[in-house]
Amino acid sequence: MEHDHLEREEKESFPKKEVQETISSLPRARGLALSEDLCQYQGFWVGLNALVGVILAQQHFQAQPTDIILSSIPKSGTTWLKALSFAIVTRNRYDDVNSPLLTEISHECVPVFIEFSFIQNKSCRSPDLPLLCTHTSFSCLPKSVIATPGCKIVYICRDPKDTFISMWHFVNSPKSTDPFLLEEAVELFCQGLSFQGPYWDHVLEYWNASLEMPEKVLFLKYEDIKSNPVFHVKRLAEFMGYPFALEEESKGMVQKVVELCSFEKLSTLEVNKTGKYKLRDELEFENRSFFRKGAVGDWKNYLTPEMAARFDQISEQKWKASGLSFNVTSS
Ligand code: PAP
Repeated sequence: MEHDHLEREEKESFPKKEVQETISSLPRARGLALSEDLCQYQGFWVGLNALVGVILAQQHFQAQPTDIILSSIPKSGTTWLKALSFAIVTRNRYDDVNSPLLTEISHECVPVFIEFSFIQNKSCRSPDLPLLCTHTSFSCLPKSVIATPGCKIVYICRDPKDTFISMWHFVNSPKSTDPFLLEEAVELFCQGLSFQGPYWDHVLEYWNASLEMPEKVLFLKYEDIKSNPVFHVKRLAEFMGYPFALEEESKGMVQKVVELCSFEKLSTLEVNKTGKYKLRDELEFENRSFFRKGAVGDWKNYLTPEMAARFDQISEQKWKASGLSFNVTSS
């Protein structure tokens, strides 16, 4: 399932001059990100590589009633959510022996990344897969996503301390020539200067949207899926419009999806140990960089109590009134 599966009817690219002008007028900073500057756009720090696509999608992306958009802040469980969603919607086509998830990273199985795919393709969709993905904040999504009945959003988030530690490792990948020290990285993340930051605002927007429009936005926590994967896979399937029939449940199909998509299974596949994933021409990743530990609470191995308390204080301050919390506190 390579990118040539995408519909590429209209190959000519969008006019980008005006967009480039908009971008050149935005505040710019070095943040906790790969070797690119971040630009502050409509309240969020977006990587320069993604921003053209974010703006073009706002202007031109037309959501379809069948679209299911998988959204996350990077390092919150994107790879896992893509695997689970793909396994659920394709379960009548593939099983745990012939699934493309066994030979391709889930980013290839769900190839439509709105802000990257959309730069080149006006109609970028996999013909037989309703799944698309994005890291864009809720308020920066194309308006048609909200306005189109039937189009749904699944958002996954993760405890900020674990998201941070995962992001810190990712940006300090072996190729990095200018690695971030932990203290510096904490400072940037807590100031909101990270991929799609402020992290807390990104999460809060989707949380509020899920409360206002529960039929449109499903809000999932990484930790909840870890602790009860069967329950959450059933919930995800039902929300997406692919509920498991009782007969499927009794045949153990939910459990099979859980096992196929587990960290233990995916991280030990050859493709995910040695393969590479090309997001765009100049942007390629080692697949193994998406599978580090897959654990809850790894932050305890890195953050000082003071650092952890700082994260918790921001969570308290930003989220208290909304009722959102993670039960993984520093105390
Ligand atoms: P992305 O947004 O760049 O695609 P994303 O998948 O959200 O990254 O985050 C990677 C994290 O998810 C890694 O966490 P860690 O650094 O704390 O280990 C990775 O290990 C974890 N991960 C990847 N696949 C799975 C999975 N199948 N189950 C649980 N965790 C997973």
